[in-house]
Amino acid sequence: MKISSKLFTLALTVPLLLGIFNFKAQAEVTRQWGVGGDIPVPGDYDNDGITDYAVWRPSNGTWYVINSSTGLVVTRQWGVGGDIPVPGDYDGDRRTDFAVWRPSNGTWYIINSSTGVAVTRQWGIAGDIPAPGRYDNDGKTDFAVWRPSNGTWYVINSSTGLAVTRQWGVGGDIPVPGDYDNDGRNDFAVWRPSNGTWYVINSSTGLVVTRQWGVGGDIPAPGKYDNDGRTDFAVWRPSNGTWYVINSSTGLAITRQWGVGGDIPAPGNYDFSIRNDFAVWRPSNGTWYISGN
Ligand SMILES: [Ca+2]
Ligand SMILES: [Ca+2]
Ligand SMILES: [Ca+2]
Ligand SMILES: [Ca+2]
Repeated sequence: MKISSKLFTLALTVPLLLGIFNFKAQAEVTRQWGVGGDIPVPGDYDNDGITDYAVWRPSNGTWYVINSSTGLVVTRQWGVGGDIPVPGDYDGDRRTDFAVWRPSNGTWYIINSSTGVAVTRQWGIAGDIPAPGRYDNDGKTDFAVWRPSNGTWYVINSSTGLAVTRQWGVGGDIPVPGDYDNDGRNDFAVWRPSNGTWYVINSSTGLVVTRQWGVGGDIPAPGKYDNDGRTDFAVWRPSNGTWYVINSSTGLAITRQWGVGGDIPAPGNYDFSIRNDFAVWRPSNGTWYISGN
């Protein structure tokens, strides 16, 4: 009786383990979408909570999106070569809007997904780095730039239309806005390649948080890799294709090898979990590589 019981357990366990391995294998997805020279612009263009594969092509100013809810392709000409794509939800309908920022005239060009109407707004000057996000928690993306020459953030709060400026960071820094304290508002944040340090002003308290994480040459890839709603410090290292993340819920470091030098990190929620997946887009073959998290 004892032996047959063990065999029975084994008979159950083996398929279960195989099932788990199979599930893990399925959690890694590749998809060819885009060509060399494209810029990856992942977002939720159809509001199903899942990130869509999307690229913007500078040579013809066209957006190419696969809606995750239907699998259907959407293309839209919007923008010209030299523009910087700045996808976001500027009208608050939870769908990502086609949007570009033009350095030559510092102007934002947006198609509101709710109405199809184009909106233009001058904000910023050549040399600025666009840093759109939700700085005032009304569900709409705000126009925002960070100016390397004086380390200053310039934001228009969508709820009031008022401009907010804040000096934070120095030339050479990379802006990494995110919601590091989970109050629904973007925090002013920069990552400094020279010392691998994150400098964040928590919007809920106004307090400064600094954290050394990453080294020069890394590409910052902040995101929500665990379930606590707070943006995590994260970098992707081109030299070894490895992700280094500090989960904000535990303070523990997570590393995951995923991607190769030359890839562009494109974290997002490509499956049904609410955690960011590890994802890169490879210019050499126009392929997305997703590792579920
Ligand atoms: Ca989607
Ligand atoms: Ca929208
Ligand atoms: Ca915040
Ligand atoms: Ca987190």
